[in-house]
Amino acid sequence: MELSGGLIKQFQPSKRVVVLTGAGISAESGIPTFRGEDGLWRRYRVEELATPYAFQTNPKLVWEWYDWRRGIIAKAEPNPGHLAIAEMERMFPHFSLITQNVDGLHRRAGNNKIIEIHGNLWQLRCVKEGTVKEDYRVPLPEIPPKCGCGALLRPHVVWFGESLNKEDLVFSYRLIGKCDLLLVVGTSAVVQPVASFPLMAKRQGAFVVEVNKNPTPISSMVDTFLRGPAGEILPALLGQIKEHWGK
Ligand code: BV8
Repeated sequence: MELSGGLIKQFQPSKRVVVLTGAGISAESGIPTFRGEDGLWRRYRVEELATPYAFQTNPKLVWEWYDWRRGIIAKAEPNPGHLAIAEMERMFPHFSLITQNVDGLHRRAGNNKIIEIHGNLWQLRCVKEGTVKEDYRVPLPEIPPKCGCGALLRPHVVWFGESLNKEDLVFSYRLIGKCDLLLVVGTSAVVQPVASFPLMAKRQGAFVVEVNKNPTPISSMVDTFLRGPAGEILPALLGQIKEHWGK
């Protein structure tokens, strides 16, 4: 896949690069996305399960969903798209990754400068004490899992109707506000407040590139829309950047 020279030239080593990912980056690892054809679980939509109300009224159902996802993710491997983003972190001195994904695959791929802005489903939080611990057991021995204090444990993720972690949000706004280049990968760009990040970056003068299999609500406003699977496009992009640097 030959990308335009103009695009490749945007990726200079000195640029402050931010990558923003959604479920599409993990699709080629075999992890279902939320709003695509594979988006439903037992006919429920993510908006019906990923809420405090759903957890309060039926913690068992919500945990069955998370336990099912944890089982799939545990068997999944980072794909070439994840690996390309991990290599970008090593190449660009000013690099940050903001992910909406809770699967932990970017860290497994080798990224460290990550903001998991919707949390991480391998972390469990006591609803009473607020303590957070990592638990990688699949399947979980008890559904819903309980804390030693007897209270329920919940996934340490941000549900609909819940505010995002303040530090993560402030840090993300700062990165978006001063980046030169924003690469948006595999998100339907509908979930707020993250869905507004690309427009915010564009407004302050960043060059915005979107990688997605399909057009999204932001595709018409980005500088370059690369249509196709992230697992193919990102390695091609990275290869041509490295070639350009080598010249
Ligand atoms: C909040 C939980 C303050 C963890 C998730 C303003 C306007 C309108 C609504 C709101 C607003 N402000 C707040 C809201 C409400 C709500 C919201 O945005 N609702 C939406 C549905 C309209 N937002 C919130 O509640 C947020 N909180 O703002 O706090 C507040 C508080 C109270 C009241 C008001 C405000 C919290 C949002 C976080 C919700 N939690 N997940 C979990 O279990 O996962 S969101 C969930 O959606 C996931 O985190 C996911 O990451 C995220 C976004 O989805 P995507 O990642 O984009 O995935 P999707 O399937 O949609 O798309 C995949 C894309 O990949 C597609 O485009 C597809 O084409 C592409 N693709 C597929 N394969 C590939 C590919 N691309 C490339 N290659 C491939 N191979």
